[in-house]
Amino acid sequence: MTEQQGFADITGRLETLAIEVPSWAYGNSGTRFKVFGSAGTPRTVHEKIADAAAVHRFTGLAPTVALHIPWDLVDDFAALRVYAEDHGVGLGTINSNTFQDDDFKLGSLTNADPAVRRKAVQHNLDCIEVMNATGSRDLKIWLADGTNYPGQADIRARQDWLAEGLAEIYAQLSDDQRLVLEYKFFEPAFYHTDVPDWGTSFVHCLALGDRAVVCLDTGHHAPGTNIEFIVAQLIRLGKLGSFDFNSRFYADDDLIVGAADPFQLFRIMVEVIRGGAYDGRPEDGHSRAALMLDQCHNIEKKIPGQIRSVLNVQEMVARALLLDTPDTRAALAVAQREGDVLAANEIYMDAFYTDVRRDLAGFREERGLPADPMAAYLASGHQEQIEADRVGGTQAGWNS
Ligand code: LRH
Ligand code: MN
Ligand code: MN
Repeated sequence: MTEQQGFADITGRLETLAIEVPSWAYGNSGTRFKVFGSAGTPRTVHEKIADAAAVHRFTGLAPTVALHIPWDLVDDFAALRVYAEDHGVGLGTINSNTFQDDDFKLGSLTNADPAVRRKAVQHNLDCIEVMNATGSRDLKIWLADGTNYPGQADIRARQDWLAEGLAEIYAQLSDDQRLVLEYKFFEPAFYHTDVPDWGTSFVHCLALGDRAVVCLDTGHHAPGTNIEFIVAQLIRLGKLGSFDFNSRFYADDDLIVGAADPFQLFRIMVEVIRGGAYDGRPEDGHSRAALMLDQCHNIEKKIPGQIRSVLNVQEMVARALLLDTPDTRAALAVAQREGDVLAANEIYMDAFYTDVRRDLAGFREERGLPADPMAAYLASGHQEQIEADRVGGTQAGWNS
């Protein structure tokens, strides 16, 4: 075992951890085979926000909730903001949805029909109006655009239309707002996708300007992709805007973050911290990367599913911060410089294998939080209460 600095050295930085939860994690979701309804599922946007607030109350880790438009459409977003704040959370990223309207079957911002492209641009402009009312900083755009068959569309013209549409949307953002462009290598399109990878997203963001940045969804890569390398590269380029965290065994599984591969989550956080995107280093042109969850709880209870998720992120952030304490960082630098492959790897793995769970329990207690948020939630009666209260009505979420 190499010498590690201790947990006490990282608590200040750990305190700044904030994870944004997605409103849609609380709604019913499923696969294309079945959406299972579950007791206690929110029937309204307000109930989704109340659930997000519960996650924050028990963990202290989730101060904001992201909305998806039109899933979370309400008449008065300013009032929704007040409602959220009254519950102890803020409204965060506004996710623009141009994938569930029949008009967008053959594409939205990349559709060959100018009238459909206009409609897609307009939806994003409407989302900016929502942001102005909610006080949100980020407009997140993920497009389901793509084709299934070679020759189906002019894939080059679609890039031009995409650039034009994005420019029109970007021009409407205020100086403190950002456009965050998410990529995904396939699904729902199976031959080509218009924003399939970080390079394409980067190229568009670069053309747009400083306030256009890339969103990296951990489930949106081919199996075996070295995601932490992409993280390091985007941070170098000043273009890593945010994460959609989830985990996967096969494709875009949207499982609980850190469930499938905690080591990958650790490796990603090591690069985020190493690059300055955890603390934010404005002097080097790096702002903090927004850490968001993008998950669906198809078979497990949703609030505990979210509690488990934010705790998993906290645990891997703590272990990654251990690697970034001055002595350990120095020891790693020496081993790397000397080409001592095994020593360098041992230092790295020591941080990953450090069990921080007891320290984290104490850290929470010192801050007036339950030592074991999951157990505290299950013992609180909250789940039974919402299951009794929320009967009938339309279930909100993917299928609303
Ligand atoms: C696409 C995606 C994108 C959507 C969300 C519901 O797979 O990751 O972020 O907004 O799922
Ligand atoms: Mn996503
Ligand atoms: Mn996804």
